[in-house]
This record gives sequence, C-alpha cells and structure tokens, in this order.
Amino acid sequence: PDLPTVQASDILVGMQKAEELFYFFGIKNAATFKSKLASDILPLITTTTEILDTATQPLTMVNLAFSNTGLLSLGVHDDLGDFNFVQGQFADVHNQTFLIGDNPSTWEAPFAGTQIHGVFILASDTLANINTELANIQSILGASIVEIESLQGAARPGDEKGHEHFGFMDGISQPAVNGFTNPILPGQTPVDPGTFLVGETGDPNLDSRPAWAKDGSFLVFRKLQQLVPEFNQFLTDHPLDVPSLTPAEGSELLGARMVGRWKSGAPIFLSPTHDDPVLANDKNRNNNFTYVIADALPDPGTENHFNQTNCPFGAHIRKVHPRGDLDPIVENSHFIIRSSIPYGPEVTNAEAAANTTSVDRGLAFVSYQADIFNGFMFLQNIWINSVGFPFGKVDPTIGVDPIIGTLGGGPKNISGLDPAVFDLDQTDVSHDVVIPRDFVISRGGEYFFSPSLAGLSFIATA
Ligand code: N7H
Repeated sequence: PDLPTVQASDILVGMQKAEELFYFFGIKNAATFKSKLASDILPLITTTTEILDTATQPLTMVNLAFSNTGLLSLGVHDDLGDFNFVQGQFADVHNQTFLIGDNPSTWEAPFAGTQIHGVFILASDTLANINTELANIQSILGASIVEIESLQGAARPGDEKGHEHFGFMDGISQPAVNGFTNPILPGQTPVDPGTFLVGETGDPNLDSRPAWAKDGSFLVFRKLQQLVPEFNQFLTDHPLDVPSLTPAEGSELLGARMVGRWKSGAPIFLSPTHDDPVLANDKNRNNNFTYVIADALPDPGTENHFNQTNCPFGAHIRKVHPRGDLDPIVENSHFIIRSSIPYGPEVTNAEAAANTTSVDRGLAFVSYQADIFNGFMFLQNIWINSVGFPFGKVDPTIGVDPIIGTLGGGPKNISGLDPAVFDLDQTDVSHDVVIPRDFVISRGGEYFFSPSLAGLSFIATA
C-alpha cells in the first residue's frame, strides 16, 4: 500500500486512451530544454495518482522518457545500471550474444542509430486533444528539440476496440505489483515492485542506482509491423483438420493455437475447441489457469512434459509467460508490464482482396521493466526465439514463437499446433505446422528511461 504513486504515468497504470502519440525527438539545445522542462513541461507530466481516478485525469495525459544519448546530451552521466539501455536498441540488433532477432534492413532510418534522445507519449480521447497538446509542447520547447519521428497509435474502431490488428483481444494479462495492485485477480502473479520500478524492493540492481532514478522504469519501444492480410491468408489456407469443425473454424482454431487465446481473449487452455466470449470477459476466470496438467499418469506432473492438447508449448502467451512450465523463481523473474497500442488503419478491401499489405499497420509495442535484460531481452531472445523453449518438454524442437518469433524471416516449424497429431511422436518434425514467413516485422525501436517526477526535476537541473 505504501508504494509511491508519484511516478510518471503509463508505468504501473497504462495511459489507455483511444489515441496515443509517440513523438520521438532530438535535443538541439540542452540548456533551453532543461530550463523549459523545469518551468513548463514538468507541470504537464501526468502521474499515476492522477490517472487512477477518472475525476483527476487530464484531458491529455503526457509522459516523457529519455534514451541514453538523450541523458548524455543533457549532461546526465550517471550509470543507471542497465547495459542494454546504455548501448541503445539498435546495437542489440547486431549483438551476437543476445540477438533480438531483427533484420537490420527492416529498421526504419529514424530508429537505426542512437539519434533519438527522447519520446513524449501523449494519450487522449481525441486526436484533436493530442494535436493541441503537442503544439503546446512544441511551442514551449521551440528549437531546443527537433522531431525525428512520430507514430500515431489508436484503438481499433467499434467492436475491435482493445484488439490488436490480427484481431485478438490484448491487454488481458498483466502481473500484479505487490503493494499497488488491488484487488489481485485470480491467476495474476504478484511480483515485487522492483521488477518494474528502479530502486524499489526486488530491483535486481537496487544498490547501483543513482538516487534520482528511483521509481522510474525502463521503457522498451518497438514498432512492430503486422502483415494482416498475409496472416489471414495463411490461416485460411491451412485450416486445422478437426472432424467437427468447418474449414473456417479450423482456420480460427489455428490462429487461436498460435496465440494461446481466441480472438475474444478466452484462453484456449480453458476452452480448447471453441471460443467462449463469456469466459473472455470474466476477469475472475480469464487468467485463472496454469499449463500444468494434473496427473493422469502414474508419475504426477509428468504429463505436463508432453501434453499440448489444450495449448501448444509454443503458443505466444505460453512462450512469454510459461505459467507452471518453469521453476516459479525463474518464471517470476521475467515479468514485464505491457502498454502497447495498435497503429495504422484498418485493412482496406483492396488489401484483403490481394492478400497483400500495402498500408503500414502494426503494434506500437511498449513494455516497462526495471531491468531490460531480465524483462524484454530475456523474453525476446531466450523464450520467444529459442526453438527449444519451454525447455525440458518431450519435444526439443518446439519452434520459435509462432506470432513474433523469427528465424531470420524464413519458414518456421512449430510443433503442437495441430491437435490431431499432439499425441503422435512429437519429436517428428513432419507433424509440425510450417509458417512460411514472418507476419510481424520489426521496423525499429529504442530503449528509454522513464523517470519519476522527482527524476525529471533532477534532470532539469543536472
Ligand atoms: Fe504479446 N497477439 O495479438 O498475438 N500478446 N504480442 N508480446 N504478449 C499477448 O494476455 C501480440 C509481444 C506478451 O501473461 C496477447 O493480455 C502481437 C512482444 C506477454 O499470459 C496477444 C504482438 C512481447 C503477454 C498478443 C505481440 C510480448 C502477451 C494476449 C506483436 C515481449 C502476456 C492478451 C505485433 C517481448 C502473456 C493478453 C500472459 C500477450 C499478441 C508482441 C509479450 C493477443 C500481435 C514483442 C508477456
């Protein structure tokens, strides 16, 4: 209960609004920027306290975060204790030890390098509000900053609200934060606040953080393009052959088994053969599961090692949160808080007819963590892109994450997607579904530090 809620918003509570702008900038005049930050920008920053209650929410929520080169350009040379942050995200594209799996040629120029110094995140009900606030910020900061890139995110229209562009409900599962989340819902794992907030209990680098960084968080931003017509065509062309299902339902099932949830958000582990919107909307049930299968076998728990009847080992949500598949200490050390939003328009009729993307759309991915390696990097490099993960199952070649995993853009063998063959020899790759190409392509990103209000004040006077 004592966790301070003065950190800038979006970390513990997402700035969830219909419209959200990411405005990436470079700093041209540090002295002017810092003085305007202190006098006019700080009062605009929205706190967690403010967004917890709709009565105190501002018309447009504002948050501000800096890259490593941004902090350096402002004269802040403290070591924040995060080596991924120091190098910036583009370096991790080339880092042979911890590959994030991106092909550098797909990165858009503004992100390819370290020229982005900071990002303003603006969220509101309308685009007009966002544009007004952006104009305000630009007039305050004048020529002390220069725009490098902007990405306008927006909730999808009508019934698709809350769904990402492939059509799946997002934002259902978040970890609970000890001392903050109340109530903790069934199936939500409570973790130490220091998993997300620097300087709090459980921060893996608690002793090495500068005082001003307390209650800030590292923000991983990724522009992830989604090839929606191509994804849909793949599902249409490869319906799972289940006797009771029509081909259209077989295609729906394949998509659900790739993600681990139906489009409504219902977990396939709890509803393996058909979508269940009532389950999807029930907060007390839609996360209340682990992948542990009780013991139909003489040796309790062993069935879990080869049973993917209800949910493939490699389903997206199992890869990134292997509930019960790992030692709890390991499993619970790699939580992130997600605060992503779709960008780009709906698929046009022409794109659907041609099964080809011609307009850019995808996910403006945002995750918060106190340690980029333990959070985003661990998930991306070790869980998502390891063919063998979750390790220790009967099948050593499960495949990469079928939604966001990559083997350099080429075909990906994924086991366990087809329930008709789950109980055959799972190590036989001829039972795998082959996904011919990536349907999610990284267009770039950056690592930022999102300071608390006190942290922003410190930076302003550094
Ligand atoms: Fe994922 N998708 O539509 O398929 N994700 N994700 N993600 N994701 C989740 O449970 C998606 C991405 C996580 O606790 C859902 O809230 C897409 C990255 C985590 O059970 C859906 C993209 C990373 C969870 C999607 C994408 C993650 C999660 C179910 C890219 C980390 C919680 C909704 C375009 C590096 C898992 C929900 C849990 C859930 C999709 C990216 C991680 C539908 C399309 C890059 C931790």
